[in-house]
Amino acid sequence: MGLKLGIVGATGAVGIEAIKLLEKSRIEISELRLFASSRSVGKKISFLGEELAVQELSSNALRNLDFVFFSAGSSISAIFAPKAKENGAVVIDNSSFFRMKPEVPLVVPEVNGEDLKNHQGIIANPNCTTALLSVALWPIHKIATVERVIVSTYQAVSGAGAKALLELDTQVRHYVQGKPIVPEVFPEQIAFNVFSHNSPIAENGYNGEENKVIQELKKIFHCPGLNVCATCIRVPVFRAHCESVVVETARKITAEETRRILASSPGVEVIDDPQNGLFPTPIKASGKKEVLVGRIREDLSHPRSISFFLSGDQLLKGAAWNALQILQCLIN
Ligand code: A2P
Ligand code: 11C
Repeated sequence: MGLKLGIVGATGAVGIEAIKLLEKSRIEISELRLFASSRSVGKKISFLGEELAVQELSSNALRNLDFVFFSAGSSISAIFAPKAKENGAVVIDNSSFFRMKPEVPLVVPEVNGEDLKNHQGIIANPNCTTALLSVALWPIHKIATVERVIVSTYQAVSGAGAKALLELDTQVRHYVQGKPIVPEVFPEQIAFNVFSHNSPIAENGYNGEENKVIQELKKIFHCPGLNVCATCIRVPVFRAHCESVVVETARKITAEETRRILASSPGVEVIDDPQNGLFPTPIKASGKKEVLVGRIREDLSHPRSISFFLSGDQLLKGAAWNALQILQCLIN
Protein backbone atom coordinates (compact mmCIF):
# COMPACT_ATOMS: atom_id res chain seq x y z
CA MET A 1 0.00 0.00 0.00
CA GLY A 2 1.26 3.48 -0.86
CA LEU A 3 1.96 6.35 1.49
CA LYS A 4 -0.42 9.18 2.31
CA LEU A 5 1.52 12.41 2.02
CA GLY A 6 0.71 16.04 2.65
CA ILE A 7 2.60 19.09 1.36
CA VAL A 8 2.00 22.39 3.14
CA GLY A 9 3.15 25.28 0.96
CA ALA A 10 2.45 23.32 -2.22
CA THR A 11 2.20 26.45 -4.38
CA GLY A 12 5.52 27.90 -3.14
CA ALA A 13 8.97 27.77 -4.72
CA VAL A 14 10.02 24.74 -2.62
CA GLY A 15 6.61 23.02 -2.60
CA ILE A 16 6.48 22.96 -6.41
CA GLU A 17 9.93 21.31 -6.52
CA ALA A 18 8.89 18.76 -3.90
CA ILE A 19 5.89 17.74 -6.03
CA LYS A 20 8.10 17.37 -9.14
CA LEU A 21 10.63 15.25 -7.22
CA LEU A 22 7.90 13.02 -5.80
CA GLU A 23 6.56 12.46 -9.31
CA LYS A 24 9.97 11.25 -10.45
CA SER A 25 10.67 9.18 -7.32
CA ARG A 26 9.92 5.53 -6.83
CA ILE A 27 8.00 6.24 -3.67
CA GLU A 28 4.57 4.68 -3.90
CA ILE A 29 1.94 7.24 -3.00
CA SER A 30 -1.71 6.39 -2.45
CA GLU A 31 -2.76 9.94 -1.60
CA LEU A 32 -1.13 13.35 -2.01
CA ARG A 33 -2.86 16.22 -0.24
CA LEU A 34 -1.73 19.73 -1.20
CA PHE A 35 -2.13 22.71 1.12
CA ALA A 36 -1.55 26.43 0.71
CA SER A 37 -3.18 29.64 1.90
CA SER A 38 -6.85 30.46 1.31
CA ARG A 39 -5.70 32.50 -1.72
CA SER A 40 -4.83 29.28 -3.56
CA VAL A 41 -7.74 27.08 -2.56
CA GLY A 42 -9.12 25.22 -5.58
CA LYS A 43 -6.06 25.89 -7.72
CA LYS A 44 -5.14 22.73 -9.64
CA ILE A 45 -1.67 21.18 -9.59
CA SER A 46 -0.94 18.17 -11.75
CA PHE A 47 0.59 15.07 -10.18
CA LEU A 48 1.13 11.84 -12.10
CA GLY A 49 -1.52 12.76 -14.65
CA GLU A 50 -4.11 13.81 -12.09
CA GLU A 51 -5.22 17.37 -11.37
CA LEU A 52 -5.11 17.81 -7.59
CA ALA A 53 -6.98 20.73 -6.03
CA VAL A 54 -5.13 22.79 -3.43
CA GLN A 55 -6.86 22.67 -0.05
CA GLU A 56 -6.96 25.14 2.80
CA LEU A 57 -4.78 24.16 5.74
CA SER A 58 -6.53 23.18 8.96
CA SER A 59 -5.89 20.69 11.77
CA ASN A 60 -8.70 18.49 10.51
CA ALA A 61 -7.36 18.45 6.97
CA LEU A 62 -4.09 17.03 8.35
CA ARG A 63 -5.73 13.84 9.65
CA ASN A 64 -4.92 10.37 8.34
CA LEU A 65 -1.58 11.17 6.71
CA ASP A 66 1.69 9.23 7.09
CA PHE A 67 4.08 12.13 6.38
CA VAL A 68 3.62 15.87 6.01
CA PHE A 69 6.21 18.17 4.45
CA PHE A 70 6.00 21.80 5.59
CA SER A 71 7.43 24.69 3.58
CA ALA A 72 5.13 27.61 4.27
CA GLY A 73 7.21 29.56 6.78
CA SER A 74 7.91 29.32 10.51
CA SER A 75 4.60 30.68 11.79
CA ILE A 76 2.62 28.04 9.88
CA SER A 77 4.96 25.23 11.00
CA ALA A 78 4.80 26.41 14.61
CA ILE A 79 1.02 25.98 14.68
CA PHE A 80 0.36 23.09 12.30
CA ALA A 81 3.40 20.79 12.52
CA PRO A 82 2.49 19.76 16.11
CA LYS A 83 -1.12 19.22 14.94
CA ALA A 84 0.06 16.93 12.11
CA LYS A 85 2.20 15.04 14.62
CA GLU A 86 -0.71 14.71 17.08
CA ASN A 87 -2.76 13.33 14.20
CA GLY A 88 -0.17 10.58 13.75
CA ALA A 89 1.94 11.87 10.85
CA VAL A 90 5.72 12.28 10.80
CA VAL A 91 6.61 15.88 9.91
CA ILE A 92 9.56 16.96 7.77
CA ASP A 93 9.76 20.69 8.34
CA ASN A 94 11.63 23.07 6.07
CA SER A 95 11.15 26.11 8.31
CA SER A 96 13.58 27.30 10.95
CA PHE A 97 11.05 26.93 13.78
CA PHE A 98 12.14 23.54 15.18
CA ARG A 99 15.73 23.35 13.91
CA MET A 100 17.56 24.22 17.09
CA LYS A 101 15.22 22.35 19.47
CA PRO A 102 17.30 19.59 21.15
CA GLU A 103 14.63 16.91 20.66
CA VAL A 104 14.33 17.61 16.90
CA PRO A 105 16.94 16.07 14.59
CA LEU A 106 18.31 18.51 12.02
CA VAL A 107 19.33 16.26 9.17
CA VAL A 108 21.42 16.26 6.02
CA PRO A 109 21.37 12.54 5.11
CA GLU A 110 24.93 12.53 3.67
CA VAL A 111 26.18 13.84 7.04
CA ASN A 112 24.00 12.79 9.97
CA GLY A 113 21.29 10.50 8.62
CA GLU A 114 21.84 8.43 11.80
CA ASP A 115 20.14 11.18 13.82
CA LEU A 116 16.83 10.19 12.23
CA LYS A 117 16.73 7.17 14.54
CA ASN A 118 15.95 9.45 17.48
CA HIS A 119 13.15 11.47 15.92
CA GLN A 120 10.01 12.12 17.93
CA GLY A 121 7.66 12.91 15.08
CA ILE A 122 9.22 16.14 13.79
CA ILE A 123 12.40 16.29 11.71
CA ALA A 124 13.93 19.59 10.62
CA ASN A 125 15.37 20.31 7.19
CA PRO A 126 18.28 22.76 7.48
CA ASN A 127 18.54 26.22 6.01
CA CYS A 128 19.50 25.90 2.35
CA THR A 129 22.86 27.65 2.74
CA THR A 130 23.78 25.34 5.63
CA ALA A 131 22.69 22.19 3.78
CA LEU A 132 24.84 22.97 0.72
CA LEU A 133 27.86 23.87 2.86
CA SER A 134 27.59 20.80 5.06
CA VAL A 135 27.61 18.40 2.08
CA ALA A 136 30.95 19.82 0.87
CA LEU A 137 32.48 20.28 4.31
CA TRP A 138 31.68 16.91 5.89
CA PRO A 139 34.11 14.81 3.78
CA ILE A 140 36.91 17.25 4.70
CA HIS A 141 35.91 17.10 8.36
CA LYS A 142 36.02 13.30 8.33
CA ILE A 143 39.61 13.14 7.10
CA ALA A 144 41.18 16.27 8.57
CA THR A 145 38.86 17.67 11.32
CA VAL A 146 37.53 21.09 10.49
CA GLU A 147 38.43 23.65 13.16
CA ARG A 148 37.27 26.89 11.56
CA VAL A 149 35.10 27.84 8.60
CA ILE A 150 34.80 31.25 6.97
CA VAL A 151 31.96 31.34 4.46
CA SER A 152 30.70 34.16 2.25
CA THR A 153 27.52 33.55 0.29
CA TYR A 154 26.01 34.72 -2.98
CA GLN A 155 22.33 33.81 -2.56
CA ALA A 156 19.76 33.52 -5.31
CA VAL A 157 16.42 35.30 -5.00
CA SER A 158 14.36 32.08 -5.09
CA GLY A 159 15.70 31.40 -1.58
CA ALA A 160 13.26 34.11 -0.54
CA GLY A 161 10.31 32.44 -2.29
CA ALA A 162 8.20 32.64 -5.42
CA LYS A 163 7.37 36.35 -4.99
CA ALA A 164 11.05 37.26 -4.78
CA LEU A 165 11.71 35.32 -7.99
CA LEU A 166 9.03 37.35 -9.75
CA GLU A 167 10.42 40.58 -8.30
CA LEU A 168 13.83 40.07 -9.95
CA ASP A 169 12.16 39.21 -13.25
CA THR A 170 9.93 42.31 -13.09
CA GLN A 171 12.76 44.63 -12.08
CA VAL A 172 15.00 43.45 -14.93
CA ARG A 173 12.15 44.08 -17.41
CA HIS A 174 11.46 47.51 -15.92
CA TYR A 175 15.17 48.39 -16.07
CA VAL A 176 15.40 47.43 -19.73
CA GLN A 177 12.17 49.28 -20.54
CA GLY A 178 13.31 52.40 -18.61
CA LYS A 179 10.40 52.08 -16.16
CA PRO A 180 10.74 52.92 -12.43
CA ILE A 181 11.88 50.09 -10.17
CA VAL A 182 9.89 49.75 -6.96
CA PRO A 183 11.18 47.16 -4.45
CA GLU A 184 8.36 45.25 -2.74
CA VAL A 185 9.69 41.91 -1.47
CA PHE A 186 13.31 42.94 -0.85
CA PRO A 187 14.25 46.13 0.99
CA GLU A 188 16.31 47.40 -1.97
CA GLN A 189 16.43 47.06 -5.74
CA ILE A 190 17.68 43.52 -6.48
CA ALA A 191 18.15 43.83 -10.27
CA PHE A 192 21.82 44.71 -10.98
CA ASN A 193 22.49 45.05 -7.25
CA VAL A 194 24.02 43.07 -4.36
CA PHE A 195 23.12 43.53 -0.70
CA SER A 196 23.40 42.05 2.78
CA HIS A 197 20.90 39.17 3.17
CA ASN A 198 17.44 40.57 3.84
CA SER A 199 17.07 38.92 7.29
CA PRO A 200 17.31 41.28 10.29
CA ILE A 201 20.66 41.93 11.95
CA ALA A 202 20.75 40.45 15.46
CA GLU A 203 22.44 41.91 18.54
CA ASN A 204 25.65 39.99 17.77
CA GLY A 205 26.00 41.91 14.49
CA TYR A 206 25.15 38.93 12.27
CA ASN A 207 22.01 38.73 10.15
CA GLY A 208 19.47 35.95 10.66
CA GLU A 209 20.78 33.87 7.78
CA GLU A 210 24.38 34.09 9.08
CA ASN A 211 23.31 33.05 12.57
CA LYS A 212 21.39 30.09 11.12
CA VAL A 213 24.47 28.89 9.22
CA ILE A 214 26.66 29.23 12.32
CA GLN A 215 24.28 27.42 14.69
CA GLU A 216 22.91 24.80 12.34
CA LEU A 217 26.32 23.65 11.10
CA LYS A 218 27.44 22.98 14.68
CA LYS A 219 24.30 20.93 15.35
CA ILE A 220 24.47 18.87 12.13
CA PHE A 221 28.17 18.11 12.67
CA HIS A 222 27.68 17.43 16.42
CA CYS A 223 30.49 19.94 16.96
CA PRO A 224 29.37 22.67 19.37
CA GLY A 225 32.93 24.04 19.41
CA LEU A 226 33.21 24.48 15.63
CA ASN A 227 34.30 28.04 14.77
CA VAL A 228 32.16 29.46 11.97
CA CYS A 229 32.12 32.98 10.55
CA ALA A 230 29.46 33.68 7.91
CA THR A 231 28.66 36.63 5.64
CA CYS A 232 25.39 36.15 3.74
CA ILE A 233 24.70 38.25 0.67
CA ARG A 234 21.81 38.38 -1.80
CA VAL A 235 22.70 38.57 -5.49
CA PRO A 236 20.52 39.02 -8.62
CA VAL A 237 20.51 35.33 -9.60
CA PHE A 238 17.25 33.43 -10.05
CA ARG A 239 18.24 30.04 -8.73
CA ALA A 240 21.12 28.25 -6.92
CA HIS A 241 23.24 29.72 -4.16
CA CYS A 242 27.04 30.09 -4.28
CA GLU A 243 29.42 30.04 -1.33
CA SER A 244 33.08 30.95 -1.03
CA VAL A 245 34.53 28.80 1.75
CA VAL A 246 37.81 28.87 3.68
CA VAL A 247 38.39 25.88 5.97
CA GLU A 248 41.08 25.50 8.62
CA THR A 249 41.76 21.88 9.53
CA ALA A 250 43.58 20.15 12.40
CA ARG A 251 45.66 18.13 9.91
CA LYS A 252 47.10 19.71 6.78
CA ILE A 253 45.49 18.49 3.56
CA THR A 254 46.58 19.45 0.09
CA ALA A 255 44.36 20.78 -2.67
CA GLU A 256 44.87 17.52 -4.55
CA GLU A 257 43.79 15.39 -1.59
CA THR A 258 40.76 17.62 -1.04
CA ARG A 259 39.80 17.35 -4.72
CA ARG A 260 40.14 13.56 -4.61
CA ILE A 261 38.10 13.19 -1.43
CA LEU A 262 35.34 15.50 -2.65
CA ALA A 263 35.18 13.78 -6.05
CA SER A 264 34.20 10.52 -4.36
CA SER A 265 31.85 11.97 -1.76
CA PRO A 266 28.07 11.50 -1.92
CA GLY A 267 26.12 14.52 -3.08
CA VAL A 268 29.21 16.35 -4.39
CA GLU A 269 30.30 16.94 -7.98
CA VAL A 270 33.73 18.45 -8.52
CA ILE A 271 33.91 20.94 -11.41
CA ASP A 272 37.43 22.31 -11.20
CA ASP A 273 39.08 22.70 -14.58
CA PRO A 274 41.35 25.79 -14.66
CA GLN A 275 42.65 24.98 -18.17
CA ASN A 276 39.19 25.32 -19.65
CA GLY A 277 37.88 27.84 -17.13
CA LEU A 278 35.21 25.45 -15.87
CA PHE A 279 34.01 26.03 -12.33
CA PRO A 280 30.69 25.85 -10.45
CA THR A 281 28.06 28.41 -11.46
CA PRO A 282 24.39 28.83 -10.48
CA ILE A 283 23.37 28.07 -14.06
CA LYS A 284 25.25 24.75 -13.96
CA ALA A 285 23.88 23.94 -10.50
CA SER A 286 20.21 24.75 -11.26
CA GLY A 287 18.12 21.59 -11.43
CA LYS A 288 20.92 19.42 -10.01
CA LYS A 289 20.74 17.48 -6.79
CA GLU A 290 24.52 17.57 -6.28
CA VAL A 291 26.53 20.43 -4.77
CA LEU A 292 29.10 21.59 -7.34
CA VAL A 293 32.57 22.31 -5.91
CA GLY A 294 35.55 23.93 -7.61
CA ARG A 295 38.35 26.50 -7.24
CA ILE A 296 39.87 24.06 -4.73
CA ARG A 297 43.19 25.50 -3.59
CA GLU A 298 45.48 25.77 -0.61
CA ASP A 299 45.06 28.95 1.40
CA LEU A 300 48.42 30.71 1.01
CA SER A 301 47.86 32.67 4.23
CA HIS A 302 47.65 29.66 6.55
CA PRO A 303 49.57 26.36 6.88
CA ARG A 304 46.46 24.15 7.35
CA SER A 305 43.74 25.78 5.32
CA ILE A 306 41.84 24.99 2.12
CA SER A 307 39.69 27.32 0.06
CA PHE A 308 36.94 26.42 -2.40
CA PHE A 309 33.83 27.72 -4.14
CA LEU A 310 30.52 25.89 -4.33
CA SER A 311 27.21 26.27 -6.07
CA GLY A 312 24.08 24.27 -5.28
CA ASP A 313 20.41 24.36 -6.13
CA GLN A 314 18.99 25.63 -2.89
CA LEU A 315 15.44 24.63 -3.87
CA LEU A 316 16.63 21.02 -4.34
CA LYS A 317 19.53 19.98 -2.09
CA GLY A 318 18.88 23.05 0.04
CA ALA A 319 15.22 22.15 0.55
CA ALA A 320 12.98 19.76 -1.44
CA TRP A 321 15.58 17.12 -2.34
CA ASN A 322 17.02 17.01 1.18
CA ALA A 323 13.46 16.52 2.49
CA LEU A 324 12.79 13.73 0.00
CA GLN A 325 16.07 12.04 0.97
CA ILE A 326 14.93 12.20 4.61
CA LEU A 327 11.61 10.65 3.61
CA GLN A 328 13.43 7.88 1.73
CA CYS A 329 15.64 7.17 4.76
CA LEU A 330 12.57 6.96 7.02
CA ILE A 331 10.77 4.58 4.66
CA ASN A 332 13.85 2.36 4.36
P1 A2P B 1 0.01 30.71 -1.32
O1 A2P B 1 0.62 30.46 -2.65
O2 A2P B 1 -1.43 30.40 -1.29
O3 A2P B 1 0.36 32.05 -0.75
P2 A2P B 1 7.14 30.78 -1.05
O4 A2P B 1 8.17 30.26 -0.07
O5 A2P B 1 7.47 30.50 -2.45
O6 A2P B 1 6.82 32.22 -0.77
O7 A2P B 1 5.80 29.95 -0.75
C1 A2P B 1 5.14 29.98 0.49
C2 A2P B 1 4.10 28.88 0.52
O8 A2P B 1 3.42 28.96 1.78
C3 A2P B 1 3.01 29.04 -0.54
O9 A2P B 1 2.57 27.78 -0.97
C4 A2P B 1 1.93 29.76 0.23
O10 A2P B 1 0.64 29.60 -0.32
C5 A2P B 1 2.01 29.04 1.55
N1 A2P B 1 1.35 29.78 2.60
C6 A2P B 1 1.48 31.08 2.91
N2 A2P B 1 0.63 31.42 3.91
C7 A2P B 1 -0.03 30.29 4.23
C8 A2P B 1 -1.07 29.98 5.17
N3 A2P B 1 -1.57 30.90 6.00
N4 A2P B 1 -1.55 28.71 5.22
C9 A2P B 1 -1.06 27.77 4.38
N5 A2P B 1 -0.09 28.01 3.47
C10 A2P B 1 0.41 29.25 3.40
C1 11C C 1 17.39 32.54 1.62
N1 11C C 1 18.25 30.59 2.78
O1 11C C 1 18.03 32.24 0.60
C2 11C C 1 17.23 31.58 2.78
C3 11C C 1 15.83 31.07 2.80
O2 11C C 1 15.87 29.30 7.14
O3 11C C 1 14.90 28.13 5.64
C4 11C C 1 15.57 29.94 3.74
C5 11C C 1 15.38 30.38 5.14
C6 11C C 1 15.38 29.19 6.03
O4 11C C 1 16.86 33.63 1.78
